[in-house]
Formats: sequence, C-alpha cells, structure tokens
Amino acid sequence: MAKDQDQQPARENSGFIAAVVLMVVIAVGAGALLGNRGEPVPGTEVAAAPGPTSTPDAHVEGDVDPSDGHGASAGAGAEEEVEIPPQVELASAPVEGQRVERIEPEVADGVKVFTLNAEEVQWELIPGKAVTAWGYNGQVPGPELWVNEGDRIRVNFTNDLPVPTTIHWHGVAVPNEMDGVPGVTQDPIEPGGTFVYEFEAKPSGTFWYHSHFDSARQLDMGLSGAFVIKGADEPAYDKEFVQLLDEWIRLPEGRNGWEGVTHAGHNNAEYNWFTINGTSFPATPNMEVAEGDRVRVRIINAGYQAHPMHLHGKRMTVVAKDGAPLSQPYEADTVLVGSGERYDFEFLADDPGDWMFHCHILHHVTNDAVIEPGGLMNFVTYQGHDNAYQRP
Ligand SMILES: [Cu+2]
Repeated sequence: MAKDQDQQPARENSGFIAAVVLMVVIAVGAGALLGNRGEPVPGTEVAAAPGPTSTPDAHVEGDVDPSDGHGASAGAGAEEEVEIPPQVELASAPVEGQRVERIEPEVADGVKVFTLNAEEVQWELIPGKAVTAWGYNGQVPGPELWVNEGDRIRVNFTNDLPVPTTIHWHGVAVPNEMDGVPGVTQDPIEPGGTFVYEFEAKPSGTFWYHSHFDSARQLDMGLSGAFVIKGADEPAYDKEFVQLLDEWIRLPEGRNGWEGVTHAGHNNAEYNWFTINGTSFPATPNMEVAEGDRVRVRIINAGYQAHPMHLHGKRMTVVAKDGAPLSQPYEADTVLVGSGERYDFEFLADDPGDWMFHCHILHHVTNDAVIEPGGLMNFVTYQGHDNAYQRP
C-alpha cells in the first residue's frame, strides 16, 4: 500500500480509502473465520488475521513457517498464506518434566547450604520447541532460592559448563570477595571447578543471581535465577509468585542465537521468544489464587529489554523497587520493568475470574513473531471459579 502511494502521490487519498476498505474486509473476514472455532479454513488467504488479543497493526508477511524457523527469514515472493492464530487457551500447557522450582537448603551448623551447578541443557520454551541453553541445576532460569533476612547462606557451586563462569548476587549486600566479579573479586571458575559463596542474607527483598563472566552471552544463555530474602516485618501473604522475564533468539533446529557468534555478531533486536520463568505462553504457569488471598508478585527482569507488565481487571499496588520497600506504595495497572530491575506488587484477590497478565509491547506476546498469543503472558486464575464465558 505504502509503495503504491509513493509511486502515485496524486492518488494518496484514494489509496488511503482503499487501504481502509481492505482492512475492514480483512477484519470482517477474520472475524467470520474466528467465529468458526478459530480453525484455519483450508486454502483461505489471509494477509492479516487478528486473534482476540491482536493489535490493529499485527501482520504477518511472507512464507513464515509458524511451527519452526526464524520469523525474520521470510522468503521474498512467497505465497501470503498463514494459519489463523489460535485463540487464547486459558489452561497453561506446561512442558512435561520441566519446571522452575524452589530448592530447599540443607541446614548445617546453622548455615543454609544450597548446591548449585551450571550446565548446558536443551530447554523447551513451549512443548516441542527446545533451545540450547545454560542453566543452574538443569533449570532455566535456575531454581528459586528463598531465605530469611539474617540467614547465613552457603552455596556450593560447581561449573559443569565448557567455559569459565562466576555467580554474582545482584543487589545483595555481600562481602566484596563474594561479589562474583571475575578478575576483581575472584578468579573465574574454570570448567570442572568449584567455588563456595558464603554470606549473610541481607537486606530483605527480591534479588537475583546471575553469571558475571562473559555476562552478555552467559545471561542470555539462561544463567540467572531468583533470590528472595524474606523480611521479618513483611506482611503475611497467602500466595507469592516470582515472574522472571527473559528473551531468547531461537534459530531453526533450536540453535541459540549466541552459538558460533562473537558479541559483534549478536543482534539484540532479533529476540523472537519471550519467557516468564523460562517458558512462553501457553506453557507459562498461571498464578492460581483463592478468593480473599493477599497476593505478592515479584517481577525480575533478567533480560536486556524493558517490559511494561500489565494486569487486567484491577490495579496492582507496587510495594517495592529493586528489593527496597517503598515508603509510599502506589497503584498502577502497568509497570515498566527495565533490564535488571525488580518490582514487587500485591493485590487482594477479590474479583474471581481469569485475569490476563502480560507485557504490553505486544510483539513480546508472540512466539517466533508469528504465533499470537505467546510469550510474556499468563493468567491470575481463581480456584474453583467457573468462567461465565463458555468457549464455542
Ligand atoms: Cu515486553
């Protein structure tokens, strides 16, 4: 359309009208197709097929295989035929046998002892879509570590990666020699090597741990995890959830965008998968609450892009930034979480329903740029609640 206008500036207005008419035709057509249980109609050509959560400017171009491959590699001159995006399915579709979980420490002489290793794993972003990743204890991100303020913590770490690494305790008031900066506070931990991190857990708040060696690459390969220090004066919550955000470049055959490239060869603009706690919608676990619950959600942005996280149906009460309690909590329905930042919010579960929680950069709720809904999305769901809406 824009091309035609460039070539025929005198017909700009009629071109615009034609564009509007075409968009209406497409929208009506897509609506009719979605009414047909959202199933693709064989042989139907649809240039733009907005699903229930689509944005007006959502579009798919070229011959993009939505089941695999890199969205940016659309072939020139290919047929414009794409599948209708599926409707939002409420139920999370977790990857079998793969979950990011808290691990409990052993307690020895009053010290809480965690055992961590770093290793390469094949990690499924949604069922069947694995990417080569580096994780802790076979999890991507690493397991959640929850401790109490003032606890003595020891982490026995083994490096099972083919490259050196270290662990940095982001935001935690550790002794300098526990800060994990290679060449400054410790030697890099070589492949097969070990290191013992030991410190007092302080202050309270939402923190995270991550590699600090070749960190642009190693964080992006998945080497991060949540580290929560509970304060004694925190309110009692019925439910608490960590939402750790990250982005991935997944190439065909599940190769990671970092494989075989230097830093100069890596393009931060090419992220095509977006994850909460290591998985993309619909594999993201929902936040299941009961009516009357007081709920705290701890958002950690372990990626390199900012994510405006939006909760449907009510305002979040933001109570902490980077682990620090806010002297004046504030209300918001969208919270912009920059790289490395943490925001904690709470809410009272007083409106039974299925409430979407998602990034509002809507490219980030796609998987490989062509399957919407996906990416940074899940739901606050209520135990025992029957949604009034029944899917056709
Ligand atoms: Cu985002």
